[in-house]
Amino acid sequence: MPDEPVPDKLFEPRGLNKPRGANSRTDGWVGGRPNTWHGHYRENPASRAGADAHRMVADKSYTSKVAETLRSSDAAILEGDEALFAAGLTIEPVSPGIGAVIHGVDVANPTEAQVKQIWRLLMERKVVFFRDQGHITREEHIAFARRFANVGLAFGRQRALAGNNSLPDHPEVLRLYADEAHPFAAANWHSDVTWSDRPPLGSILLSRKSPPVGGDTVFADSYAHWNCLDPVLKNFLEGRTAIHGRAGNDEVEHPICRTHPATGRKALYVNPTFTNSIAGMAPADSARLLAELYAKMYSTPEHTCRFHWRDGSMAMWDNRSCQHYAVSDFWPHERRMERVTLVDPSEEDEVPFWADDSGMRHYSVMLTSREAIDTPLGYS
Ligand SMILES: O=C(O)CCC(=O)C(=O)O
Ligand SMILES: [Fe+2]
Repeated sequence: MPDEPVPDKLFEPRGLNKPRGANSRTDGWVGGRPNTWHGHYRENPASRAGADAHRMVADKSYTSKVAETLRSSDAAILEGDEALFAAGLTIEPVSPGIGAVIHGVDVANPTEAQVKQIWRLLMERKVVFFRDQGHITREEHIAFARRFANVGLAFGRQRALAGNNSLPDHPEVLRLYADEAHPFAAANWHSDVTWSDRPPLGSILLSRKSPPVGGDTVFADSYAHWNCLDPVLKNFLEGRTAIHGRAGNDEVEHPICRTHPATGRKALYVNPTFTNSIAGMAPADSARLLAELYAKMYSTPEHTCRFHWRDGSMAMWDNRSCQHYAVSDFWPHERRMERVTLVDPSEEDEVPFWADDSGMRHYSVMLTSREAIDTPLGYS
């Protein structure tokens, strides 16, 4: 079908939230006054059909291009590609934007090609999952993690800290056990250990025992969180920092817009568990802005995936590109998880940073710390 001639104005750059009259917007904006950061900017692709409504209606060739792009990215996550097949892997997406179950690997004995493809999928999908790995020993769990990165203790590089629930004979394995007598779930949005200036790169969590119902883990896409902010707000936040802390003991200043060291993509790096304030703002303004960010971040199910655990299921996540929340709806059932923590082997990439337009990195700064965090890996 030949393309219809399209009036020039449809090719104006979109996305700057230009008002088209006081209350009418057609660019994906939901709520709020124009040219402020109040409201919710629904950038593609998460909102898909809702995105760019004006052009969707007015420009059929644009619509078919959007549809084609989305279909081809769906096909890639629904069907995989040659490199995955060659490694003997297939994938099962969990949602269009984030997460994928990887089939065809025994994590006790993965091939080099599989390790390479798993890492590639982790970078693309932010979190990946495996089923039926309950046969692995703790040594094999640790060895699998070592194929990708250094292995830390529960909090990454630090030595075992108070409250660290590692196994006595395997300090690298963090126990997250809950049952009727010991209710527990990390039921709050976070990425791990952001009270440190060396937050761990990611984790590999194995279910040794899952509840018959409940106890899912939800993951949210931090790139999408950043991308969906209003450009006015992005402009305000980029280059700014937030103070994260833990029980008054450790305080660190992290970029709010964090650049991923491997993908170069920008992620929104604040969370309601460890972020205390935005640097340089009056406390009330900082609290209001953080509340607004959290409202935007956690009110968009399109940016999440939800994983239902079975015995032997495994999740591997990237703390630089997603957050997680363990749903605490399974008590009094037993849920027994074991986690091995990944630490970036590159000291340069380990500390979070924001890269400005010239590529210069602006790193996080530790303000106060109770513990020595330069503990070398390879402790006894
Ligand atoms: O129990 C879970 O599903 C996740 C727990 C958690 O937050 C973690 O292991 O970092
Ligand atoms: Fe966590």
